[in-house]
Amino acid sequence: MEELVQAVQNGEEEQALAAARAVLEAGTPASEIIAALTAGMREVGQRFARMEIFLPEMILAAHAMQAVMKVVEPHLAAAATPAAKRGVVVIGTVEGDMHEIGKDIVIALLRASGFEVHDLGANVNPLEFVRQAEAVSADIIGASALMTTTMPGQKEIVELLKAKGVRDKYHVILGGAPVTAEWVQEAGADSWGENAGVAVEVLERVMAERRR
Ligand code: B12
Repeated sequence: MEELVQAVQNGEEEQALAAARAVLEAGTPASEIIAALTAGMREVGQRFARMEIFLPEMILAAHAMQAVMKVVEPHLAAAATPAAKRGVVVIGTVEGDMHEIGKDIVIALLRASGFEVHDLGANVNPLEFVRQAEAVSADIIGASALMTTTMPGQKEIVELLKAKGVRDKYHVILGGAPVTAEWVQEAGADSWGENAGVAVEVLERVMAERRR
C-alpha cells in the first residue's frame, strides 16, 4: 500500500497501476485503498503549497490517481449489494473549479450503494445544478468545491433554490477538502460529506427519513 501511495504521489502511473493490482489481489478492500490514496493526495497538496513540487507534478499525481481509480472502482461495486434504488442524486463541482477526483469517488461509492447519480462534471454553473435537479426529480444535490475561492458557488446553489421556491424539495450536501461544518451552516446547506464514506452514510439516512 505504501508503494502504491508513493507511486501515485510521484505520478508514476505504471508503478501505481502494478501496485494497485497487487494490493487488490492481496484482498485489501477497495474502500481502504481509496482512503489511503485520499490522504496521499492531500499530502501532495501540502507539498504544492510549500512549493516543494509544482503544477506539472500535481497534474501527474492526479493522472496516476485517476488511472488507479479505474482499476479500484469495479471492486467497490462488487463489494456492495445495491438493494432498491436509494435515491436520485445530482452532483457536480462548482463553477471555476476543475477538481473532480473527490467528486468521482463520491459518485462511485453512491452508485455502488444503489443511488441513481447524475454527474454534471466540473466547472458547473449554479443554475445548471438546479435545472438538472428539477429535470430528473432529484432527491439530493451534491456540490464539490476544492478551493476557498470557489466555495461561494456552493452557497449560490442554495440561494438559487430559495429564489425559485424549491429549497425544501432537495437535500443539499456539500463536500471538498476546504468545506467545514461551519461553512455548511453559513451556506444554508443540509449536510457535509467529509469523505465519500460519510457522504453515503448521511444520504442513506436522509433517504430512510424521506421514505417514512
Ligand atoms: C489533484 C489536485 C489538482 C488537479 C485536479 C485534477 C482533477 N481532474 O481533479 C490539478 C493538477 C488539475 C489541480 C489544479 C489546480 N489546483 Co489543485 N489540488 C489537487 C490536490 C493535490 C488534490 C485534490 C484531490 O484530488 N484530492 C483527493 C480527493 C479524493 O480528495 P477530496 O477532493 O478532498 O475529496 C474527498 C472529500 O473532500 C469528499 N468530497 C469531495 N467532493 C465532494 C462532494 C460532495 C457532494 C461530497 C458529499 C463529498 C465530497 O469526498 C472525497 C472522497 O473521500 C489538492 C490538495 C487538497 N488538499 O485537496 C490541490 C488544491 C485543491 N489545488 C489548489 C490549487 C491552487 C490549484 C490551481 C489553482 C493550481 C494552479 N496554479 O493552476 C489549479 C486550479 C484549477 C481550477 N480552476 O480548478 C489548492 C487550492 C487552494 C485554495 N485556494 O483553496 C490545493 C488545496 C493545493 C494547495 N494546498 O495549494 N489541482
